[in-house]
Amino acid sequence: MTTLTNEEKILKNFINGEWIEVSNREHVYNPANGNVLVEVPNSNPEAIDQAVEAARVAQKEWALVPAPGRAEILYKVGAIMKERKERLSQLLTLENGKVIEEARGEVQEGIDMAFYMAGEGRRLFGQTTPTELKDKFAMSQRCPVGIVGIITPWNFPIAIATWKSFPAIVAGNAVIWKPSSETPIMAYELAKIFEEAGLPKGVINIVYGSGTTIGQAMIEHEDIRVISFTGSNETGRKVATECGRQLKKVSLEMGGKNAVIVMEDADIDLAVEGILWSAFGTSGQRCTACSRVIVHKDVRKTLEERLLSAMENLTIGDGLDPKSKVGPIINQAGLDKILKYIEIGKEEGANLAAGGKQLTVENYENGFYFAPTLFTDVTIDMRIAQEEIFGPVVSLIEVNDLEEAIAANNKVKYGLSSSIYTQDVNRVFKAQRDLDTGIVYVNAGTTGAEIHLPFGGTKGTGNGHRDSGVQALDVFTEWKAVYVDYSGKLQRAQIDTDA
Ligand code: UN1
Repeated sequence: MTTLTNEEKILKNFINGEWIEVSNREHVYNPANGNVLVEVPNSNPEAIDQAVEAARVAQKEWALVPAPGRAEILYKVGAIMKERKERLSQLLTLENGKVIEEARGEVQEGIDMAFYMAGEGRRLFGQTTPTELKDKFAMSQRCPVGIVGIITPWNFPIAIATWKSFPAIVAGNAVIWKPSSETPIMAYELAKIFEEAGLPKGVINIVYGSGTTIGQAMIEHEDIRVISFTGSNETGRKVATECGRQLKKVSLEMGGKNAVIVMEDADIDLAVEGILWSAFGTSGQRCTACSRVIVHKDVRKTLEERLLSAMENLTIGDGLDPKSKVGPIINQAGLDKILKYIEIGKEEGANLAAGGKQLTVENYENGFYFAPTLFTDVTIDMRIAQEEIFGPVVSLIEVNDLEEAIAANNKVKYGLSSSIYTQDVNRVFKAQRDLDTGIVYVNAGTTGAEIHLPFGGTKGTGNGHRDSGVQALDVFTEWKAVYVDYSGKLQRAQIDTDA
């Protein structure tokens, strides 16, 4: 079992390669049992000024390191993460609550991202193109933006951090990172790994603190030229507003209201497994969690019965216990929000078919547990079918045909992930065309994104950018078009084309 030394229990900011102790700190709790895990800095905004100063100096040098050389550091980061996978996974479960198997999966996602982005150090492709004129050469190339700010959430504290920081670093930027103060240990561990891998000081800087102080200082700082944010829709809008005022580039990922569609020809048992995994994995606290099941009327009853019986077999408990299939909710505020939606659902006339209550787990009385919950008789306009609950709560909506199912899927303000279970290839292609989400799954649940594909969504989920995949490089680079005229005379584009 991984434990933390006393020194590791007092987390510090990481600025210019130095570990800086901050006297104003807050407790971080293990959601499984309510025990204090570590203390995290509640930094002042001046820490951002210091981090920007360090980043400014570091970035100039870092950008001059050839990209394959920058990538070498990421290969080392990936190798150390791999070596330390079990420690990282256990610490992740301790601070976030997710069950250990899922924690290992998340750490693996980070390792994969390291090797994938390290590979980009030998690509970072631009284009070479013909030009209109003789004896002239044209190309486009990616350039670092400079200093970038990343703001990461508690639900995937290591994977999402790697989706953002690794492409930023391989592209030659310096990073200022504000991790969630609910899950600060993963950032600490990753900073130590960067240090060991030999990343020059100041290329990554971690400042812990609240969104209102540190997040705000980051978005207001005019030398931070990009903000990449994952979090709530409400906060994301504020971030975008301030960044828009400054013409600062901003990439947002702000959640979903993801649906699994089950058609009458589907393999129902497979669909039940997919729903369980994507609705109750990470206790439903995923941006990609399935929170709606849209089911054809002919199989509604069968699906409902099988889902309810499968839900009974989910063991809820401490994520470090291998028997647990569902871990705790992140904190009391998370629980309160879920409970509020249970009341809203009942008032709206939905039928609470299972769960709907907080649970007490023996020997873990101070943990934040919630029963996997199913609402049936839900209509698409109900708030429980429209708003992100971020907990293990699913709404079952009955429809008459595929068109109605797709329309129901699309009738929410979010557009992250969707899924369809059917055996009919015609329906598959129609659905993948018409489902208005950034990610579509066929005969799989709404979770399971892989790091080499773009992650993000349409409508209220984002603002057109993507995390991970090669597309993440678009967030952290500027395009430069370069024209080289080797004719030795003045050639005017758009005019001397006949010469
Ligand atoms: C998130 O939901 O915030 O596809 C990230 C998945 C994971 C990542 C989820 N690979 O569910």
